[in-house]
Amino acid sequence: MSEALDQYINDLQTLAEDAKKAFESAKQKEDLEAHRVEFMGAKNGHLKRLQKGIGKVEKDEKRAAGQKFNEVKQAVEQSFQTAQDRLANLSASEQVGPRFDPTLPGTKRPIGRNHPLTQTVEELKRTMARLGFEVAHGPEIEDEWHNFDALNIPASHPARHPDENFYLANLTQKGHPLLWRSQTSTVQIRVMEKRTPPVRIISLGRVYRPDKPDATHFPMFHQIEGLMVDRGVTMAHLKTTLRLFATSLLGEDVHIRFRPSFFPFTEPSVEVDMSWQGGWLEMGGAGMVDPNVLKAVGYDPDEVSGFAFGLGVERICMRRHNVEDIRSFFENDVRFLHQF
Ligand code: FA5
Repeated sequence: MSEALDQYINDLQTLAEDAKKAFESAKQKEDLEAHRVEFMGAKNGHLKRLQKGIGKVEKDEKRAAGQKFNEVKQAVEQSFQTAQDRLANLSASEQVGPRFDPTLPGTKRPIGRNHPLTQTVEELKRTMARLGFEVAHGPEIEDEWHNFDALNIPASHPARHPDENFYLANLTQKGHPLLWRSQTSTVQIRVMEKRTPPVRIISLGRVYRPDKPDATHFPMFHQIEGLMVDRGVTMAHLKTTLRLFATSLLGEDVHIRFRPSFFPFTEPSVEVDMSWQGGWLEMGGAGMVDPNVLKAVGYDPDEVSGFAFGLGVERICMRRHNVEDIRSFFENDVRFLHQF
């Protein structure tokens, strides 16, 4: 026997013993798997390395070397199998591995939270629920009847111009154009069409206008609409409701002020400003529901009256959290969102 073959057989025997020891020492499946890769791995395992070693043995001794290699390979596989059976038969209490230790501190997982606007919307709903206003919903894609006509906005009104709205180019309903609603006042109409007075609702949702984005404007924003219709509703009810709304949201040191204004669907109409810890900010519009609107939904303006308001949710949220730029809400920068 040549020296090369002698050496080769020695190496094979050492490998078989090392593998057996390693497999026997494995206390859990993960250890055994690591040893399997070390010894039997198809690419870089020790067996593979020695198999390539046959090439170095003299030609007439290759057969003997191959035979020995196969014996050792089988032995290694056998000791692996034995170890695997041993681990599979261990009872749960004998298994070694990560166990539950109730004395260790738990793994902290970061908890997500609602977007600041969603938080504000939820709070607005709670606040108005305390005043007896129920939440109503309306679609974001609207027809011109609900977005304009029923709200006393005539066809010639500049607010209906295509440049002021997102009309849907290829979508119509029974031949009539559709658009992304430009205000939540649409929901006033949808609710009054279905119900008889008394009505006391709020509606919150997205509205769309082709406004150029700046610190206080965005082409998509949220409004909260309020509507109350009953016998004998007056401006005093409107002002009291908005005052209660503002103070329960921002605290007792908030002030509201009405400025005369015009909306086709309210008469008289006002702009609502709120002041809190400093200057005034325009929050939205309000007023007494115009008799023409009451007639459009089949109510009798001699019998009932009502007030309505529509406020920008982003503006309220900005005021509360001292956010200076409305665009921060929509950039989805987690460094900003984490603060709420
Ligand atoms: C209206 O939309 C009326 N529908 C409000 C109303 C309802 C009046 C009921 C009377 C009765 P106005 O266009 O002013 O009104 O919008 C209301 C508020 O939405 C604004 O005061 C402002 O807070 C907010 N707003 C308007 N445009 C934007 C914009 N591009 N980005 C963010 N907020 C806006």
